[in-house]
Amino acid sequence: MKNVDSKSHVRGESIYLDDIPLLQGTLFACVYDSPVAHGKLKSVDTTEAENCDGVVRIVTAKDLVGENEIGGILPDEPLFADEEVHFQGMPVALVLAETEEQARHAARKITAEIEPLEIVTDPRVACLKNDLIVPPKHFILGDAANAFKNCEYVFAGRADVNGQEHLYIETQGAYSIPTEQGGMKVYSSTQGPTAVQRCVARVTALPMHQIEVDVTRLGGGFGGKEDQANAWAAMCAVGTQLTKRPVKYALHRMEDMRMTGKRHPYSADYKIGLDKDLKIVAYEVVFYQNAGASADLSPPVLERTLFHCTNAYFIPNVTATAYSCRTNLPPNTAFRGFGGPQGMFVIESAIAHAAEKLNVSASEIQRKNLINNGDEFPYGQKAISEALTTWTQADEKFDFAKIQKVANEFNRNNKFVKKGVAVQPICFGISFTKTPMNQARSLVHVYTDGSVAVSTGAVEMGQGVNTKIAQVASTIFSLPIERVKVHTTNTLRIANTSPTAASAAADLNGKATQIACETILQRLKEVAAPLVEAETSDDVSIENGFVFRNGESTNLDWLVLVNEAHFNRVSLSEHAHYATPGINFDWGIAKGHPFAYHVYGTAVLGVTVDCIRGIYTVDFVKACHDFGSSMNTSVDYGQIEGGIVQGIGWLTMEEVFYDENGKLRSNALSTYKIPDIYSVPKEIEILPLETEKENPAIFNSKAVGEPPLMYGIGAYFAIREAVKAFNSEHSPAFDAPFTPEKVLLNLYSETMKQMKAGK
Ligand code: MTE
Ligand code: LUZ
Ligand code: MOS
Repeated sequence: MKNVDSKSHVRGESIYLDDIPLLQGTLFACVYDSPVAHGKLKSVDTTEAENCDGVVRIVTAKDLVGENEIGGILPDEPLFADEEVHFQGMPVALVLAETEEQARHAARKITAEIEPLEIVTDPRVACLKNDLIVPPKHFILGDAANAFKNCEYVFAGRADVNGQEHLYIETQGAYSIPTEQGGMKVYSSTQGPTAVQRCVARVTALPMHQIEVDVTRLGGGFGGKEDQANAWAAMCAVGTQLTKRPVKYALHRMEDMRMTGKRHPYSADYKIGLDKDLKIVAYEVVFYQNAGASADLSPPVLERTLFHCTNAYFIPNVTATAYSCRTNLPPNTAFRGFGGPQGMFVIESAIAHAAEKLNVSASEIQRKNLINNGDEFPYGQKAISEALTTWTQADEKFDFAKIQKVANEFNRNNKFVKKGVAVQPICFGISFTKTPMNQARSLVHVYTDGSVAVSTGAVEMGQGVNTKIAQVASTIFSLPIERVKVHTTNTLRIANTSPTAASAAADLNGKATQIACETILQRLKEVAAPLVEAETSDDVSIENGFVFRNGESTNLDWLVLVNEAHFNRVSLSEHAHYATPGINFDWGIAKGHPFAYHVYGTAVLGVTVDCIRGIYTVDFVKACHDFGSSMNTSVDYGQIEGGIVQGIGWLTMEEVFYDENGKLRSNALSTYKIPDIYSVPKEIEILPLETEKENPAIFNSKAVGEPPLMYGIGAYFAIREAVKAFNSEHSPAFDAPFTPEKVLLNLYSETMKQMKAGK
């Protein structure tokens, strides 16, 4: 089944924010943002800008009718800087002008007097100053401190993993239009229409029912628009409120890169203890999360780092601590995996460290410690595990030993080109870790021509959720998918939505759609029963547009039945609600059952490093992946391929770089390298895990959005193996991404030392 959007995407007919036809009188906005990372805002001079051609109004903090606050979790984030600036790129003022060029031109004429304050960019420094976003969080299982005493081997070290720019193809943006009685309609490129609605209500002091938010689709979000779409929508709305005119703002790429937060960088200290059979007995880890200047989503991201700090392994004694550290950088935010991948990178580093010291392969330690059914995660949930199954099936199909042997042979025969191999198991919990967020609604209408319209809280951002929701309705009604249309995500049709995030959109909104369709279907069966002389509605079914009685076809078709129902005043609409059953979490004891289920998988990755130039290729990624039972293999394979490439990009080439003044140096695509067609793996092979087990996912089709990104972690460790094959005495630091520059420095670490020593 093709993605329902594929034709309009290919023809360029799909509608994104920037494709919405403009209303006459539309103003264009542009932000003046802080040129320094930390300081007291003494004054803002807008005089010259006000006199520029086409400028209608300049908005600063003092003009807001409502609150100057957009923090969703903690109230620590002003929309416009008021007394202080906390990061370079922090919005200070907003220009509204007749054209986009005029707005941008005028914004450059604004100046601000800022008295500099100390700039902190390192989370460890922030932690020492006790500048934390929230108090530290802990997960404790067993008694790690004691368990270390009985370990045969104990290794401790440090791991650092950098951030990642979302680089959605469509930049952030919004378009607000005044409606009657002081209300407004806001189009937003957001994963969270309700979050936008709430934020707009707050800054305009309007009730939420006066604000309609509408989202057709996004040109990518990847978490970057879970929370950080709010500010631009709020600015447009404020502009509309003050001028009574439509206001549009679609960010320039460099504005977007400079002003928005990214994946959280982490620094971590780990200690790992093993017994003589290489069983991991104890693990202690401290995470320093670089949160940026305000909370944004950092607290739940920090929590998910803890949730995934043991990845797919069972470790009986774990003490994990996490600090969310405030720095003078743009507030970091959700990014595919939501802190989980960072936690997983650290345990993989600890395992690689142990393997290196014990002179065994990391895969031997990984394999021996995979989590089994009934084993407890550090947060109390018991695993229903596919870790070993995916490992075994991947190994049987791809033959890890043979892959390693081929690489070893190659390395013996080649001096300046080396191969590296890594195995990468993953385990990712599906559900928002905040239990109340795991709910969704769906509104289904059957029209009298037999066609079906569905609205849910899910936002289409390229991941194919609309296709899956259309499939749900088409399956339940047994209609061709063309008879179903999934409409825009709109806060008037669907209220109080959770963002499309946590990979759970198809599960939550799909299940709500299932319930709505089943309810309508049952009504239709009741209408049909007497018409086809069936005793009860249980004897009736609808298949391929016809009514069946006890499995035998009748002459009654879908169209006639629908009209018959309407004629008899039976409702053809339903608004259904779904809440994931059986989940809970108590931070009081840091235990519970937060996830509906876990997604597992095992990948084997191979790389080739050019040891003269430090560049590398990822030769293959072969994975056995736990789909449950996929409801759309082409969409799901697309998610896996995209996720793997995005994960490899994060750990190998994408380098978010702020200088000591908190200035983003990697502020454009010329200085920030993302994977292109030449850097994707030469081969990606997916082996679906064969299981028939029931699971709580929609149609047993497990969530697929985020987990595959984490296969990419293996690319880091495969490159590390190749580097060690060349420079065998050297132990590269665990410091991702492994950019070609860093690879080169590690290949020639001895030469570098000698050069530094002046030899
Ligand atoms: N795929 C595409 N093409 N574009 C995106 O922005 N976001 C990812 C993932 N896959 C994304 C994507 C992220 S971060 C999440 S949480 C999920 O999609 C969200 O969608 P789902 O819940 O429908 O899987
Ligand atoms: N967003 C969120 C998420 O608010 N809570 C989560 O648990 C989560 N997990 C993954 C991605 N986004
Ligand atoms: Mo995805 S990080 O949950 O938007």
